[in-house]
Amino acid sequence: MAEGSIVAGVLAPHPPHLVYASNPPQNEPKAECGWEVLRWGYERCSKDILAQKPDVFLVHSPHWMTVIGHHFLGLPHFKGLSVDPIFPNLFRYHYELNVDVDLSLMIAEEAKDLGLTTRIMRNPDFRIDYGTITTCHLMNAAWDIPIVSISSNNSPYYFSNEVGQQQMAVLGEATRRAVEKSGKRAVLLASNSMSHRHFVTEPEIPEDMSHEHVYHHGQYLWDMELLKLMKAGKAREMLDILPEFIEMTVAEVKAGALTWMLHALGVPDYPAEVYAYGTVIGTGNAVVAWHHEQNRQEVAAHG
Ligand code: 2X7
Ligand code: FE2
Repeated sequence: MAEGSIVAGVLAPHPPHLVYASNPPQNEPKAECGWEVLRWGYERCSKDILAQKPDVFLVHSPHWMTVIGHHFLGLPHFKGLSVDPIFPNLFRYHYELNVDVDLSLMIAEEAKDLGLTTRIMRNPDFRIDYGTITTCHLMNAAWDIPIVSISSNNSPYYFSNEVGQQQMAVLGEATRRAVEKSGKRAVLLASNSMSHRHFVTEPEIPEDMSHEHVYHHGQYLWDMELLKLMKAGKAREMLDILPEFIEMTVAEVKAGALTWMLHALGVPDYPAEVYAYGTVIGTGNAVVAWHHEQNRQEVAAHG
C-alpha cells in the first residue's frame, strides 16, 4: 500500500451564519443573502481542495468539547438535527454523514501510544456539533467524502494555554503518523474563528450587512498580524505568539484546532493561501489553506 499523505490543511471557521446565508436545503431557516466575502472565499477554497481528490476530511471542532481525553466518532454513519444553541433562528440543519472509522481508530491508537487519553464515541444518537457540520458543509456541500471528527479536549481551559497547545501538538503528530500508515489522502480542517469579541445584540434582520463590521481595532490588528505570518510562511513564529493572541482576543483557537493542524503538517515554512477574511457578528474569520502536497511537489521539482 502506498504511504498516505496530508494533502492540505485549512483554517476553516464555522459561523453558522455562512450556512444560513447560502440557503442549502438541509437548513430550515432561510436568508436573503449575507457575508459574501467569506462565503465566496470558502467556495474558491473548496473548489481548490476538492480538485485534489481527498479520500477523507479530518475536522477538529471547539464545539465538541470533552473533559476527559480526545474523542473520535466511531460509527460509520450519523444522522440528525444540529441546532446552534445561540442562533437557533439561523441554524437548524438536518445532517447525514459518513465517518472513516478505520482512520478514526488509527489516530486514536497513535494518540494513545504517544501518551494521550482517548475515547471512541459509539452512541448512535450522538448529536454532531454545529462547528463540525458547518465547516464540513462549507468545504464539501455534497457530503460525498467521509470525515473523521475529533473533539476538543478541555486541557487549555483546565490547565493553561501552554499545556493545552502542547497536547494538541502531540495530537497533530499522532494524526500525521496515522494518515501516513492509512494510505489515504487526507485534508485537515481546523474549525476555528480568530479574534472573538462579538456583538451582543442581533440586528432585526441577521443578514443586514450594514450592521456587520470590525468591532474592535486592536483585535483586528491582532488578526492581521497572524495572517501576515501565515502568508509569509512563518507558522512557527505564529505558534510562538498564539498564547498571547488567545489572551488578547479571547480567541477560539484556544481550543486547539489550529495548533493540532499545524503540527500535523510538520509546522509549515511555506506561505499559506488566504482566501478570505471577514467578520461575523464582529468576530474575525479567515479561510486559509496550506497546500501541503503542492508545496512538496514544487520543492521536489525546483529544490
Ligand atoms: O461559533 C461561532 C463562531 N465561532 C463565530 C461566530 C459566530 C457564531 O458562532
Ligand atoms: Fe465557534
